[in-house]
Amino acid sequence: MDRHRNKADWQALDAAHFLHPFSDSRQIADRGTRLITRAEGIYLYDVDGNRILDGMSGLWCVALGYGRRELADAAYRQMNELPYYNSFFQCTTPPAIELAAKLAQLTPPQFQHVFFTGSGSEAIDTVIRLVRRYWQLAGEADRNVIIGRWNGYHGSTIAGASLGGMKYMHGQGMLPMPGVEHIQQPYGFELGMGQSSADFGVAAARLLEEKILEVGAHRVAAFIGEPVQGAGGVIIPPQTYWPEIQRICDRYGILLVSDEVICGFGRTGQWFGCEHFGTRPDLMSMAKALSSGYLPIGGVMVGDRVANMLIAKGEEFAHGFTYSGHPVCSAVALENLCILEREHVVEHVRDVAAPYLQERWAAFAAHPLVGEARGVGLLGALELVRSKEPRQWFEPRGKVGERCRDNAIRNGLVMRATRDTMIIAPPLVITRSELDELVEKAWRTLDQTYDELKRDGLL
Ligand code: PXG
Repeated sequence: MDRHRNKADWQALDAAHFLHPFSDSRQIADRGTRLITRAEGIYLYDVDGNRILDGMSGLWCVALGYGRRELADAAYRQMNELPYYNSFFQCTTPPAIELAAKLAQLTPPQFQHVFFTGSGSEAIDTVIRLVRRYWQLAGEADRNVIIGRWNGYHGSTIAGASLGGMKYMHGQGMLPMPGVEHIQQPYGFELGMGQSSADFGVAAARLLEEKILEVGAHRVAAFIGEPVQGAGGVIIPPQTYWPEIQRICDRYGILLVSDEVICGFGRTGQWFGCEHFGTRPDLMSMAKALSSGYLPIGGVMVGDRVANMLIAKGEEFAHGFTYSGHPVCSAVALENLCILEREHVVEHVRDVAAPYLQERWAAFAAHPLVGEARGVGLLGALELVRSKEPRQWFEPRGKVGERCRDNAIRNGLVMRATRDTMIIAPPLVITRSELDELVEKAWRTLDQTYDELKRDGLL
């Protein structure tokens, strides 16, 4: 790498050659990209030397924060020992085995097996392959429909984008693929007006039963959902939602898939989101915090119901990736999980960081721009509205969120905007005083945004 280049050189090369994910390339070429050059703890540093509190853990993944030497050392040791070998054709490597065993220990008891992938999207593709193979082996090959939710996010491959319910993604590529259905999301702030949270949760879950009956129960293979929808806007279902979903899945015998790519490994204050909400999934997709994002790795925990069927048949499951069980990624993920355990990070979230954040976060409801302040674990969302009573959103949706996000960055805080919902998901190791800093920067950002909107006649 040419370290003698300066910011302008890099921005020019970036605009000339790098197509960015989920970005308007013309816009970023005009504005110039933000260049992050290093990071330590929960702080990022940009090319100008600005210190920015990373309220999004990278992209929901850097659970342990930046600069953990142990993870770098684990990668270095494994790279020297064995940088790559595959897990096809009856081969295996020690780090992948050790990681599989560690995951079996940390996940709920129905999970004794894992299938490794390189990312969350590949984990979702793997879920679809496993679900369909399961029902084929069970002698019910017509059970091939998978039900997801509108505004759910399950990645960006053809399969992941199909199971997800992002309509603008569907619109860009002949999606969703056949065999996928969606039901409405449990988004109380937008859809639950006039109902108690408990009633709305049950009603939202019953949409699954309606859809099963519409499709035909003999055709439905599985239901998939994120315990808390992340990319969709930190949408936290009422406590009544998931138990009712579980009851419906049990009643019709369909497989329940918990997409734990964001909620897994402590985000909610439990190891897995399904434990927070009390479900017993058959399959669990994971990625991100599995390695704290230091190297790409994902996987699917395969519950006994599915694993036993696959194993009992004694036939090849024709699926896998070059990097399934990559030894270096596995070594880093294993070290990451050991640190989470050794340093009681999930307990820190449950007992210290989450209660403190949620107490301080709830106070944002009093801000004149905030229609709802919600959160769970180390997740928080603020719904920005033009008026609280009667409720009015900003038109067009999303512009105020973008403005608020830009103000946050100027104030040294990464907050994400999903339309006009401001989101945080800081590293799990964040301390109380760092949470104070996050909350103070968020207040300052909201105040500034409010003043600007007043000034510009938008309020
Ligand atoms: N499932 C869930 C629940 C996710 O959040 C994926 C699957 C796909 O993972 P990969 O590793 O293939 O990206 C994700 C990813 C955002 C954002 O803007 C969220 C994700 C990825 C990129 C951006 O919030 N989640």
